[in-house]
Amino acid sequence: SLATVHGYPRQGAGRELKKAVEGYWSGRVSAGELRRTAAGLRREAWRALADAGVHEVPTGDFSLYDHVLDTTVMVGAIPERHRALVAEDALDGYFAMARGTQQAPPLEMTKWFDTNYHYLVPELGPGTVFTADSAKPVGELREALDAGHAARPVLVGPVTYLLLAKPAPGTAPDFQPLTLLDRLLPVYADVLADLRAAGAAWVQLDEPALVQDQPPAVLNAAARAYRELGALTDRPKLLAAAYFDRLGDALPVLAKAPVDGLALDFTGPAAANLGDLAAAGGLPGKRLIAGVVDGRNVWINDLERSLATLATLLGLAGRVDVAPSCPLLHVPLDAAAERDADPQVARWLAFARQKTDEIVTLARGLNEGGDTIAPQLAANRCARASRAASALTRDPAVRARATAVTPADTRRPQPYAERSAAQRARLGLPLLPTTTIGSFPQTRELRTARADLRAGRIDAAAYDERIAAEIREVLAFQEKAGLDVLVHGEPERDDMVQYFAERLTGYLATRHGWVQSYGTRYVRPPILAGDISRPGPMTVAWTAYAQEHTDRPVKGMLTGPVTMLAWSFVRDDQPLADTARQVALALRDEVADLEAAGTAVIQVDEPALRETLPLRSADRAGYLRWATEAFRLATAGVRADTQIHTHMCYAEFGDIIAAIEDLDADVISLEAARSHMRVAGELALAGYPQEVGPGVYDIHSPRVPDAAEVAALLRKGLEAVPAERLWGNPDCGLKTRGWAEVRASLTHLVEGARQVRAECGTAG
Ligand code: THG
Ligand code: ZN
Repeated sequence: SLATVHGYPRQGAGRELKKAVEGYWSGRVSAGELRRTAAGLRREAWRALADAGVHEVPTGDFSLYDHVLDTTVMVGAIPERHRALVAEDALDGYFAMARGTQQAPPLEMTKWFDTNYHYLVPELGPGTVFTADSAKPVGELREALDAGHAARPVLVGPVTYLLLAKPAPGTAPDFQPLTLLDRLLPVYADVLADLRAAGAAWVQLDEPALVQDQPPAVLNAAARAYRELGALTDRPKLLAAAYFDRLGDALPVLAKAPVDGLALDFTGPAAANLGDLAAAGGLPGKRLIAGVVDGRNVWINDLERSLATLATLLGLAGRVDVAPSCPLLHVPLDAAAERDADPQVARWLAFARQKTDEIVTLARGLNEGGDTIAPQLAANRCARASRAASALTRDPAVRARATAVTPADTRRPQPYAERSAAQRARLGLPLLPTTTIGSFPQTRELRTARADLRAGRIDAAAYDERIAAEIREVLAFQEKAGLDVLVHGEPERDDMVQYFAERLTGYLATRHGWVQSYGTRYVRPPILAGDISRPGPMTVAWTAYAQEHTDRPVKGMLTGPVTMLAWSFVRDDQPLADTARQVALALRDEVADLEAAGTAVIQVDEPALRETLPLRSADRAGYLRWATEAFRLATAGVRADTQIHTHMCYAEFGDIIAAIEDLDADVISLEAARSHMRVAGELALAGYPQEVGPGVYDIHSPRVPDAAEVAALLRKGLEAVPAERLWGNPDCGLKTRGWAEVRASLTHLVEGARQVRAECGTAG
């Protein structure tokens, strides 16, 4: 058995890749320097893997921006609007597709399955002509071979590539990119031949799209694709890979395909692959790369259990190699870098480096017998036992409270009509009230103040005064602009999830745990390590401070339980629903404290509610049940006259409208400016009975809307939602925008709302 991985973090220990790419964009770094930095990072990653004992390293998993965009380049599917730029300069053309130019907008970006990585969506049409460009996969393979590594190129597979694509602009919206399969396969054949000529013994084609429920037409297409690729004579050995969930009906398709091996996920729900593989007759004479180490979470493996799985698999395939479940792109690089972490907790963590050690240990145990890894097994058993028995993971008070939750705790006692009347009386808002989503621009000065505090250059009192001054400024602007429900602007928070993680017991923030979100942007997801409790109020002081400085209502701002889970690493030792309930109870206490401090409007954001929807439809109803229940548990404890808001980003709400209604928030704000209020219509059609604020200012663009444009969007909203239930607000938070745009846009937003208010017969 060999130890191998499907992919490794790209950024380098100090996020050198981000610095080099952003440096290139700003002209500080030359193309040559960027290429040298990138090559150095690849070399370092392979060396780290080889030094740890990995026998076969992946190539082609590296990317300057995104591996799906790299695949678009490999198959020559450059959109018309970027073609001249790509022809002129391949590197600048590549970044133009990723980021857009003044003339040509970028490719759309969307989530990579249910991870927090975002890829650039290929645009394909009936006229798309594919041509092979194997420069990147061949070049990176040569680098690894020259450095003396046994290497396996990894490519996005043709079926997944087509399934990830959308119809190109100007093509019929129902065009199905999968119909291009016959044109795409010869291009893959060319690339495979080039890789073989360059010395590849094996090539891996990743087909994670096959773990989603796929109709027979897609399964047939996959069978055909691998029959044709398998029948090629001038090719390396082929390995088809699928991860993130069980394969289900697609498993027999891949198992019977004339390829030389499969890489499968055997972690979490994908453990069902084990029985399914046996039922499909196994992979006699073929290679199986067994993903037994969770590649998307940060916990140490159960080595004994993995050895048992591997032993079973040995009877099902010609040869069994050991790997993480998926590319290690979705975990941080090195848990050892977290020097400040509680040493007890640090023993429970495995980032990419530690996972590499785990698979090497497992391969050795398989090859040389369990005795040879006895010390590692003992240490692993001991660390897992300490996790299971720790007071951090088992807080009896938290558990007792979670168990005692009753359905009544998750329902507001009064019907919406009664709450609405009480809130109207208390808040006295005009028709079409205006508000913002919560954050105001995060200025360089704020970031500097935070860095100064961390480095000890200023003390806490000086930092607090800086924040207080910012809050006063944000309030003064909002009053001047004429907004109705104000916010404090969140200057004290950088990443919202991280901010709450730092203030909750059982939640761990990392210092260096960066994971790529998209392009050069990274997040440090905190770790839900133990039972969650709230030692004290988290947001009350700044919210109350803001309320003291204005007569208008100041909205309290919290992140909802589902989003806290979605943007963190979650526990793997209890159901997500249990973790969500603990977070919800901590938030419920925060909501109660905000209310007691006089906060009349409290917003609990759930931007991740839609994006966390499970890949397989059979799992969706269960998810929506606990997700909506957690939100209601967090918010249902308030009085009738306290107004609960929620906010969600992104436009595709169609399939969760019932769940949105089930949140029972008094007001919901949504993205709508870019979809011209389509969501307002959708909500109205679905009979949504509460108040809605479909965004009338697109914050994803630096463009400043004028008052007439805002008014037009509000009038459009009024076609679907009565004036008594319509709000005027931006699409999303303003933290990534500049003050100049924000000042102008919000002023126009209020003007637009006043115009339409006047038309409704009520002066504002
Ligand atoms: N927080 C967390 N996870 C998230 C988001 C978040 N996942 C989904 C979505 N939002 C991802 N969007 C972004 C947007 C901006 C950045 C990262 C992800 C970003 N990152 C800075 C960078 O890489 O330069 C670093 C930010 C920091 O210093 O913390 O700009 O909001 N948890
Ligand atoms: Zn948003």
